[in-house]
Amino acid sequence: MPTASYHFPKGFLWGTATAAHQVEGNNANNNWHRWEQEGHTQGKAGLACDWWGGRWKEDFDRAAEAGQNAHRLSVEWSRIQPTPDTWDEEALERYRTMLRGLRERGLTAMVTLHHFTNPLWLEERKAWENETSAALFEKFVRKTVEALREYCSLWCTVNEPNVYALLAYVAGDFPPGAHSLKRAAVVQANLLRGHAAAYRTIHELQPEARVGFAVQIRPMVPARAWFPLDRLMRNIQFNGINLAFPSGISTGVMKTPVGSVRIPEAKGTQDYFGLNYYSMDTVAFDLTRPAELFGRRYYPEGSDVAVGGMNANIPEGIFAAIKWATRLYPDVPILITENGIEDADDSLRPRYLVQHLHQVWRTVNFNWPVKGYFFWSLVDNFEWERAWTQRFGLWELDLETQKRTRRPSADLYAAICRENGITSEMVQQYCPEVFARLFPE
Ligand code: IFM
Repeated sequence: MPTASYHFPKGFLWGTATAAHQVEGNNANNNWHRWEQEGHTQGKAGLACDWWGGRWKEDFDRAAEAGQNAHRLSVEWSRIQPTPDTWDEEALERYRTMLRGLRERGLTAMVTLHHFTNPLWLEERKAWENETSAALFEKFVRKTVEALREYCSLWCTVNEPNVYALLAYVAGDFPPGAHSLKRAAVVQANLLRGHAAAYRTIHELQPEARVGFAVQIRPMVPARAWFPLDRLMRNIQFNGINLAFPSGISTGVMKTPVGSVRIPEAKGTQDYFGLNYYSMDTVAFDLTRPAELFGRRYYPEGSDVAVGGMNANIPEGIFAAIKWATRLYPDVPILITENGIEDADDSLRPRYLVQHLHQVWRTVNFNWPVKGYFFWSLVDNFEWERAWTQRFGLWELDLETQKRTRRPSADLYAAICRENGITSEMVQQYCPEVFARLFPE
């Protein structure tokens, strides 16, 4: 018997999340492959985790053996529809085999239909800047869902449309490397049109399906709560980064930094809210930052920041993000579709995991409808423009040999999944430095 514990409700989904281009390898017909060959990234995806070569089997074995009961993966549009007029039935068959593999191991499948990559032929047509992409996406979704519905009923149409639009069309780190708030807004609007069309099509094909999308929510606090300009900057940045999809879904009017777009068909098109959370920011008014609309976002001094500097361990942010979602959508179930941290030596990850799950547990205890949690990620994978420099896996990947090595966090997460909760013994063993915070006397 554990001395003290935080338990989750029966039936809670415990999984990890991955995405096609980041794990499959030899994925050469999309915009990311071209972006990598053009030298915009710190390395290339290459063979990645070799899932397309069959190594998904051993990774699914690991997930199952580690007590997980679900897995979120994505399918690669450019494999399934290599040209506008052709379908690759063999690729669809391979995805069917993978999903069957999840089922055989007792893992519920969640499939994402768009996770950052576009087929080259779509990119040639200006991808999501072109309104016709929504209908093309719907066609792809129809074909894919028809093929895979036997093994999946939990669908995520689009992953992090806000991150995609921001990094591809404002920061310029993702293809096509643009810098335009206006183009980013057009892209999110067309993604939302695509999502709404996909939502209806999936329900037509599979009435019992649960369909949603995943947004990365970035909570923010003003640096000085008493200072109106910090509060104003916080609101501008928070709304600009987080609000487009969620506002479009709740009202049919998408709010973007450059104006509102009416997309009435999007209203209410979600069966769950997919929430990705990594970190939160402090925001200060700063006259020297015109490019960031005079709002400087940072981690306060003394924050528990990962060595790579991308993310910090700020667990109260996941609580804030879930609370925000429940206020916006009082009756919609929530899935934490991603949460994790880059940490090659696994010195921070155990406390990040436990502290975030403790916050999730708190939300469940307010009876907020959080139904599952997918840790990012199962195994180290290709981290976009940062390539292999950032390691998010429970298992470490040696790219040269394809050898996987368990990090302590893999054992910790396995213990949590099996227990359906966090115990004081786990915290004592894996991250004693936060014991007193989690189990105060
Ligand atoms: O690796 C990414 C993923 O593709 C989308 N969400 C954030 C992850 C970590 O940066």
